[in-house]
Amino acid sequence: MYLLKESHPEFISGEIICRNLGISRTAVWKHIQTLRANGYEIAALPHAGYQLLNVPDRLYPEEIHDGLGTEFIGRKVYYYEHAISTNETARELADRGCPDGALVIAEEQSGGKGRLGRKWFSPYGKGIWCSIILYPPVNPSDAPPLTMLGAVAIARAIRKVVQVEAGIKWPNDILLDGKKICGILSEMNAEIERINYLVIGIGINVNVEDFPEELEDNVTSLKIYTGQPVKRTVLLQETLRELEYLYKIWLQNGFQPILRFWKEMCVMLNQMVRVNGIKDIVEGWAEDVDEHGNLILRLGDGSLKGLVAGDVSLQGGFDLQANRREGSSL
Ligand code: BT5
Repeated sequence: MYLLKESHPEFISGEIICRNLGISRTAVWKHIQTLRANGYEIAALPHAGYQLLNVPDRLYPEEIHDGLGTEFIGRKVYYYEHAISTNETARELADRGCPDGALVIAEEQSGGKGRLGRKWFSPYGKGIWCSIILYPPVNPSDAPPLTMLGAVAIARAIRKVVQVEAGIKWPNDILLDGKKICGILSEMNAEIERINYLVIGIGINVNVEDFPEELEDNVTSLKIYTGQPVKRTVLLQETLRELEYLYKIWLQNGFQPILRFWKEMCVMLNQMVRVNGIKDIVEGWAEDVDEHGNLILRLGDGSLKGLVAGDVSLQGGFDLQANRREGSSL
């Protein structure tokens, strides 16, 4: 693949491929057939050799690695056409000790999940449905901001690659024009003083065109928003680079620099909000988010209330679900 890409758009002779890879012509031909079966369009001419015509819109590990440039995030990729939930697969792989920064990605999920057992719509080939496994050397109590770090990484990547003003709603939904394009589900396996592993599950609606009726009003995709398809590999690579960049900052300098980025992109501070908590509903002025990631509300009587979790709706209009921590979800 690498040789075909390097010579693109020219032909590369079978002989050069044989020499470079140290394999026979028959082996080259077999390899070309496998690539074709995987969706790569490759022309073959008797005297000219092979020419790459088209790369399929698939999140194959080779495509993710091509030009990725990270040190550890996404270096190991577990690719699936189909998964029940990449978070579940990631947990199984982490239980068996997969490498730090490993990426689990699927073209579709049949049991994609949000928080509290909610369902996440993940149609084939239309989005980025993935999970990243990390082994952060911190106490479990210091891990919750990692979900917010994930939101910052994705929002920055979307802004860079698609050039649209992706915003963040507390704690980690990514919105475009008030509609949800991305959700994050972080799950932790920990002991009292030690994190065994952390899974950051990311769902981005990249080229989704149709949503189930019950979601339609509140969600969108990059393709719907811009009118153009977006290359998933390019957006994924940028997201992985941003994740690694921010993760290193967090490990070295703590959460403050990440929180600054987060606030710059937040679209729900300084306005009236309603937060549906597990037990009650609180309304107030969204004044700030503190260094632990708690939302600070100014209540009607002037007092301040810190919230660790809840479903936020903006009083001005739209109603979307936000984070809630329960069990091992962050
Ligand atoms: C989330 O939960 O937003 C976290 C979603 C994480 C999904 C990723 S995909 C890869 C990885 N593997 C998994 O199994 N999960 C992760 P929450 O805030 O609870 O929002 C869930 C709600 O969002 C649902 O109840 C729906 O209302 C809505 N929803 C479902 N599918 C959606 C979609 N594709 N786009 C936008 N909203 C959606």
